[in-house]
Amino acid sequence: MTVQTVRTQPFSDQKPGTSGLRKQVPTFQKPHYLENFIQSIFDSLEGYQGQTLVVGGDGRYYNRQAIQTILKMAAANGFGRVLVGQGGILSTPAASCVIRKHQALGGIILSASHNPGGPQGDFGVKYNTGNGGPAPEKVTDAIFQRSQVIDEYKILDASDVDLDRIATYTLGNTRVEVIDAVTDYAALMEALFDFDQIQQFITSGNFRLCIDSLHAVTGPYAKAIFERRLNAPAGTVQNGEPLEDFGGGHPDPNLVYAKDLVKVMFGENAPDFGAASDGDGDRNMILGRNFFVTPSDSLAVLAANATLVPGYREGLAGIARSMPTSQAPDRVAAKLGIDCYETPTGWKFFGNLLDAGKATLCGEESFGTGSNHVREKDGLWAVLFWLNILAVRKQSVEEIVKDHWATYGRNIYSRHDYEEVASDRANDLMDTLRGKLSSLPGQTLGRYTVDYADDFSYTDPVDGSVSSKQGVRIGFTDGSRIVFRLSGTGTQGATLRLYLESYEADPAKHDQDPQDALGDLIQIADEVAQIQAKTGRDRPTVIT
Ligand code: VG1
Ligand code: CO
Repeated sequence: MTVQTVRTQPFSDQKPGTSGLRKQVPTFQKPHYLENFIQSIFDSLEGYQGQTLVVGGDGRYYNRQAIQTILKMAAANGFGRVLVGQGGILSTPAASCVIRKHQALGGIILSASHNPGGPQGDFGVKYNTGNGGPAPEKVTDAIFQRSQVIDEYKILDASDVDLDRIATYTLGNTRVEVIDAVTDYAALMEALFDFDQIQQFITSGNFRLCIDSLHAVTGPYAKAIFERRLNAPAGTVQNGEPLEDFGGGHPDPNLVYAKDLVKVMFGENAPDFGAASDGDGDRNMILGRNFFVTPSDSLAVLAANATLVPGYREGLAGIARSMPTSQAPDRVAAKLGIDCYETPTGWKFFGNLLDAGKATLCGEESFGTGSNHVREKDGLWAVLFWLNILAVRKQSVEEIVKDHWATYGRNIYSRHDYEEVASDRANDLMDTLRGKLSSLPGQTLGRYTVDYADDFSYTDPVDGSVSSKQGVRIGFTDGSRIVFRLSGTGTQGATLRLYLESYEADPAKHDQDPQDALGDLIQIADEVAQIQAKTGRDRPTVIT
C-alpha cells in the first residue's frame, strides 16, 4: 500500500452553504472533485496526525463510493483511527453522538439531507468539529479558501474496506473500525428519556403510533428503538429501509413530501401520534390525529414541558431559535425567566451557545429540534421527547398544543417556498427589497404599521464573530413579522423562503387556518417584495 500524491486543480464552486457542500451527484463524480474538497478539509485542520475521524452518511447514492475514497485519503494523510458506521450509515445526530463519545477530532458526514437522491439527485459533504457540531463559519471559510488554491491531494493505493461487516481493519498505518451505527445513539436516548414509561404507554393498547422514515437513514434507528427496545408493534416504522434514491421521493418531513404519513394521520381511524424524519435523520415532523404541530410550536411545547422528562428534569439554561422561527419559544423562555437567543439559520450557530451552557434546547422552523445532548438537530430525539411528554400527561397531541396556546397565545406561522427560481431573478428581488428597507419603518401597510425593517446581523455572544446579511426582516408594531431569505442548501437555481408570523392571544380565535389568518401579511409581502412579478410565479411551490 503506497501513498499517492495526485496533482489537481481547484474547482471554483466549493463554498459550503447552510449545511456543508451540496451539489448534484454528477458534480461530485467529476475526477478529483470529492478528493479536492476532502483534502481541503484536512489541510485546514491542525494536528490531525494520529487522531480519530468519524465517517458516515445517510445511505444515498454515492455514499459508499465516497466513503471508500475518504478512508483511503484519511489513511494517506495520517489519521490514527477512523470510525465508520456499518454499511456506511450514520444519521447526522448519531455521527454527532459518536464524535463526542469517542473523542474524535471531527467527522465527515455525507448527506444532502432532505434533497432527493439517486444518480441525478443531490449529494453532500459536511465537516463536524470535535464538539460534534457543524463546523462554524471560520472553519468552513478556511476550507473554501484552501479549495481555491489546492494543487495536490494524498490517497492510499489500497483495496476497498468491507463496510458491511463490523470489524477492525488496517489501512496503511490507520485503524479503520466499522461500528454498529445505532448502538451509541440508542444508549444516549435511553439515558435521556423514561423508556419504561414510554414503553408502557405505547403498548397499553390505548395508543397507536406511526413512524415514517421516508426510506432514509432513520429506518434502522427507528426500528431498533421503537419496535425492538420499546416493543411497539412490527410495522410501526413505515418506509424503514434506507434506499439509495429514497424510493424516488423527497426525504423531507413536511405535509407536502411525507404523503404516506399524512394520509394515515388525516385519514379514517388515524393513530394517536405520527412522526417523520428527513434524509439524514436530523429533522422531524410531529403529527397528532388529524393535527399538525408546527416546528416552532413543537420547540415551545418541548421547552414548556421539559421538566417532565428525566434528561431535562433540572430545567433549561436557555432556549435558542433561528431568526425565522416563530417567537412562540420566546414566550416560554420569558415565563421561565431564562434567555432566548435568536441566531441565523443553520445549526452551526447553536454550537457555541450549547458549548457555553447558555442554551439547552434549540430549534428551527424547518423541522429541526435538538438539545445539548449532541451538537446537531435530532429527529428521533424529538419524537421520543414528545412520546415521553404524552406518556406523562396522557393527553392527545392536539390537547397539549391547544392547552399551550391557551396559556401563551398562538404564534400563527407559515413558510412559503418558491423553489428553483432563476438566481438572477431571486437576487434582484432581494437587492430591490434591501434597497427599500430604510424607508419602511413607520409606514402603514394594510392594518399593520412597520416597526423595523433590516437585514439580520448576528454577533455570537460567545466568540464575538459577526454574521451579516442573514435575512430581511420586516417587523410590525403588533409583533407580527415577515422574513425573506434565500436558501443556502439548494443545488439548482435559487429558493426564496418567505416566513410569516402573527400573534393571537384570544383562544376563541386559535382554530384559524394559518393561510387565512396570515392572508393580509401574505399580500403585504407580495406588495413589498414584488414576489409574483419578480419570480414569475403566481404561488409558492411548497407551503409549510
Ligand atoms: C435549510 C433550513 C435550515 C436548516 C438547513 C439544513 O437551510 O432552512 O433551517 O438548518 O436547511 O438542514 P436553507 O439555507 O435551505 O434555508 V438539513 O436537515 O438540510 O441539514
Ligand atoms: Co437533515
